[in-house]
Amino acid sequence: MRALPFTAVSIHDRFWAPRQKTNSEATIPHELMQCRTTGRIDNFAKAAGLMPGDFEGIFFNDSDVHKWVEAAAYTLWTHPNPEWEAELDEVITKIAASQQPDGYLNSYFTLVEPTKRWQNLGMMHELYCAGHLFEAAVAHYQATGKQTLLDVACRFADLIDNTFGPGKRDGLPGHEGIELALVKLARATGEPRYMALAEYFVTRRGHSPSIFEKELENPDLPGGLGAYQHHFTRDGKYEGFYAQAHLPIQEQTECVGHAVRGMYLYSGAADIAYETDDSAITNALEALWQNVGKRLYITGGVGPSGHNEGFTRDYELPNFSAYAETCASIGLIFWAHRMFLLREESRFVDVLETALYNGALSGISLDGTGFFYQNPLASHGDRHRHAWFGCACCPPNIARLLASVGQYIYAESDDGIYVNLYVGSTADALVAGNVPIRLMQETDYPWAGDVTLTITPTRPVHFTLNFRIPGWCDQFEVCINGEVDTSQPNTAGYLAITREWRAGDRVELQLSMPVTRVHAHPLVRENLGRSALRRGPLVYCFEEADNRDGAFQTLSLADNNALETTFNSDLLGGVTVIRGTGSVLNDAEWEDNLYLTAPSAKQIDVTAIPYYAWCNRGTGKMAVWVL
Ligand code: FUB
Ligand code: ZN
Repeated sequence: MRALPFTAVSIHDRFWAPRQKTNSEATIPHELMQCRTTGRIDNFAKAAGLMPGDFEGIFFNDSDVHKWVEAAAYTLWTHPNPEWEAELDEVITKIAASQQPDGYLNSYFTLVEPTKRWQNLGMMHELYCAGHLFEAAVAHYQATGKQTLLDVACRFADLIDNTFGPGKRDGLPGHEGIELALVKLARATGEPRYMALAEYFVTRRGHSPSIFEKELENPDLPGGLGAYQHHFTRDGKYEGFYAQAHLPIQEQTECVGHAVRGMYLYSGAADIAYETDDSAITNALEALWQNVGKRLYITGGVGPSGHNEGFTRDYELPNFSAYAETCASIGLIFWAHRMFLLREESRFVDVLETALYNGALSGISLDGTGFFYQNPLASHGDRHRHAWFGCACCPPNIARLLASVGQYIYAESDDGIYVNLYVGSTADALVAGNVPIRLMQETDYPWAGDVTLTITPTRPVHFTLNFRIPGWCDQFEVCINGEVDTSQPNTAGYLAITREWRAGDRVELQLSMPVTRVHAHPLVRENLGRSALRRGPLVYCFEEADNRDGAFQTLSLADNNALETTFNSDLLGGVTVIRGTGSVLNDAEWEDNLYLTAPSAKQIDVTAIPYYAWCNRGTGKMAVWVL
């Protein structure tokens, strides 16, 4: 199973295409400006000796620029623009100039602690930044055909490969990410050493004695010991949970520690399982997947706690304080995608889709220049979107996700094509070995569940078209060239239609998309007695802006409520809203009272909007789960 790459897919719907346009016209320029004004680009120029000055910002700020380069590269493919190509080339020139003669590239260490490379792998992110550089380089090469950054990446990867591994130095990234990046680099270059190094980083983790434990003994650690001890010790003793280094990957069954780290590790591990057929890793990933199912917000957010930016325990999913970092949902998308490629089952894409349309997409404002780092599921009205952050991992992460979203829509295997996401798009693939085929998907998803796929092979060809029947969908109908087809989904969750396909064949799929009320597991304490609204892939929320009449947090929907949906093209860039009646307690009655024996409620009209669109009309209260 292979994903159809972003270069094979072009999106032309009214949901993602406008977002990709905003990404190219607003987000990418905005983020470059932020990288410039915060000294992130200058850090490379300084490390290259092109300008004087000290390093500015946080030690892993290089990674923000690398992620921006990756996003800009995808965007050059979807929205070619010579001016932007020149801007991108200029940034790449500075990154490349900062590379040291031996291949090393990290502006913080080059400028601040040049004699202390690789000494604080646990906390100082050298390998993490390298990973983001590799991902950027591969994207740039694929989008433009230019090798400028790829050559830089390979020189650095060679240095890392010569430094770490069996018979060399013991080493691991404290923040994972380089594993999946090395896999991309290996596939792009055909260099098996990079794949072997990725496998080493995945499989060396969690073995004792730990490199992290040894590093903690260094009194002269670059970056200092404080944060390291905070995250890697308990009661003065080393423990590896924070960075998923507590057990070898094959023995891990529980999602622990820092959520983004976890998501990136599991993604890299899934890549390695795919490449090596290692069933022990695959089984562990299945166990971890089962476990994340108990630690997953309805929005596809993961990592409820700000304390470790990560996981706590099963069913602990607070709403107001949900951390649910944008990067963690993006990481979950990466992991889910790789699990699908490994297992060929739609249940992984269900989670991918949920995270994409909800927990990740909420991370960016509709105008493309305001960001959430945390994605709570309820708000007292004290949340704001930010133009940027000191620790700015999320903004360029969402930019690269949006720019490359085409890669999640289709996949191909030896016997056919998989349609995983319903997105108006055109895709080119080869089937049955070498027959070129064009797929044209038309749909108004996620607002409607009608999908038409027109298939145009260059000659009649026998293969299977697999349509994902989403987990949220209880009823569907399918017609092939106007004739009803009664096929049912297979155990992998796909409607598999095998036949000789001819140019102009059309499959019409109607996924019924009613509003449903979802209840949480009773052990999710905060949601007891509450429900959330979902329609298709979208989770809905109630915002104060639409529901002002009463004590907002007491909003309730009657069970037998008839909920109506209307598409409002003037609201929030065009959204389907859900309207119904409900009730709230009277605000006025509570003003001077802490307790009342018979509070009165009043009937009100209630309106819900898609969760991703919240906090685009100023600040206000918000709730996903209501009574
Ligand atoms: O440490 C690098 C990134 O910054 C992490 O992935 C985020 O959680 C934030 O801490
Ligand atoms: Zn982030």
